[in-house]
Amino acid sequence: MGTVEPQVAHSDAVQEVTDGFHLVIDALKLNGIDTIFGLPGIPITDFTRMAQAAGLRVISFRHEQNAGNAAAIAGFMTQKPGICLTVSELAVAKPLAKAAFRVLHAEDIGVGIARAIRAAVSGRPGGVYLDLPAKLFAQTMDAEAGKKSLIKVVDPAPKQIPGADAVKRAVDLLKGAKKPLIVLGKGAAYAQADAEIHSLIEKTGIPYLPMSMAKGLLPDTHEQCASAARSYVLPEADVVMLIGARLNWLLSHGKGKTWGGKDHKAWGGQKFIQIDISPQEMDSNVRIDAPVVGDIGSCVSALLAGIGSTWAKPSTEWLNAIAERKYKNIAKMAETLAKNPTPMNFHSALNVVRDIVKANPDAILVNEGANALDFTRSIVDMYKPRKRLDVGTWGVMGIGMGFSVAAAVVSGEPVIAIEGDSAFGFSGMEVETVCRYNLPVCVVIFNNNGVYRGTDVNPTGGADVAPTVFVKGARYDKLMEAFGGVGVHATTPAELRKAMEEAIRSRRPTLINAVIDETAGTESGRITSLNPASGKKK
Ligand code: TZD
Repeated sequence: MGTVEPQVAHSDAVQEVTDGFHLVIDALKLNGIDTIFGLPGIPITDFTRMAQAAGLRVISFRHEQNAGNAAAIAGFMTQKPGICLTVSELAVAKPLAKAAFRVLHAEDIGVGIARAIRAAVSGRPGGVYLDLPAKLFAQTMDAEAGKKSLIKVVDPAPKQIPGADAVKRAVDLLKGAKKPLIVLGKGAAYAQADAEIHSLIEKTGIPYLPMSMAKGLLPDTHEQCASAARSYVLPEADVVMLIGARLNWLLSHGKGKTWGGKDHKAWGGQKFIQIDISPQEMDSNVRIDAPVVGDIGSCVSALLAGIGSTWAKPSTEWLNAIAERKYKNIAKMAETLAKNPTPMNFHSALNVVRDIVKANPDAILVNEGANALDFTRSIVDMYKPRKRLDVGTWGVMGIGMGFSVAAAVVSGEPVIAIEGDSAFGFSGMEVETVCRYNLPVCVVIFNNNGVYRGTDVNPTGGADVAPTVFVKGARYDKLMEAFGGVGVHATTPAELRKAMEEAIRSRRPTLINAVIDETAGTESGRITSLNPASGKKK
């Protein structure tokens, strides 16, 4: 328990006092929190000093946004709240956060932090804002009373057991399926119910598709993985079981041509089973025939019990049809990956990344960009759960360095960050943070001279370059060298491979400027079709 200077009270008894600073630190420690991501500044500078002195790891960033991303992904990786310390404003945070509280009195710090922790990790996890006004830190109170006011949260994320009827409904629907499919989402990865999910997939024999951050829950090379036949299985499946995956835009809202619908809004005819911790997720875009509401671990365990030991695997006709497409596509991709064009393109560079990740399955892969994101997701296989961390549902650029720092700090494993050159720019200054903490982070920038590509031309012929174009031939590797890290300029797959192998081996902060053909890729990556076309006639 941290205390401030002992003060002499009545007679010879020494009354110890504590204050707001120490109560916050003690409350966090009491709840098993060992790391704070933040950015010092008034009025929290002293807090960061005291937290470090009290044994908390304080990782300070160059911009709060990156500390926030770091805290978010630490939460995803550990199921504990990631703490982001920042100076901000309750009114701004309130509409964006899952919950927001203000603590006014030192004696309420314990309850405030307990409430924030519980709100963050129970049910669907989410960001919670705790407002601690500057004057709270200096408030003092009796140390013993302060200690008693702290709460160690018991069972912060209680299990939510699904109803037996809901489970039976799901099992019955699955039993009647001729062409079943399972979709694994980020929620399934978060849940850390890896063994149960593995068992459900293998016992049922149902082909599955992992969403981006669910890759590696089972190895992407698993026989039942249908990623390479995605465009076949989505419209063909008759019963689809979503596990911690939402029918949002990434899954075309469960309807339209992707799902075999006649037009972009038409239902494809599938029946859906949806396992999710949030009841509101059901029927959010299409009808959910069998909603199973509860935490993923409990739901999957209940389903496993429900399917019993006499489950009939899907027909060989369905499995063979998928396998045929899958292996054809994999062979086609292998041909593309084996090419060695000059300059390098996304494929020849990612062929290297794919090998490096295969050889280092414990390394964490952070990924953002447009083409750099889409190609990496489809080309680089993942082998273990929660090893792929990317822009998630909203495709927000700027997660790269915050995620990388947190991933390295939380796991101690090497981190490989595959970054579009535009995407990297959003958090690039944090390479100093990577160097300062000497983290085993290898940043690979796919440098194609601009946002998406570097080929646009200013149609007026004026001096300004086109809006999507950056400085040509930029040397991002020099940025890393400025802070004592290793910078490498790689123009061939061989150079890239050598640099990545060395980075993983040495665990030194490394940035590889991988020069990619500026004409490679497409505008917006795989979502080019969402670009509105001008209706104006010339
Ligand atoms: N701002 C934010 C915060 N998020 C965004 N997603 C965008 C802007 C728009 N945007 C994308 O959707 S991808 C992207 C931007 C700016 C960068 C694409 O360029 P890149 O990737 O160099 O990172 P590729 O691999 O060259 O396509």
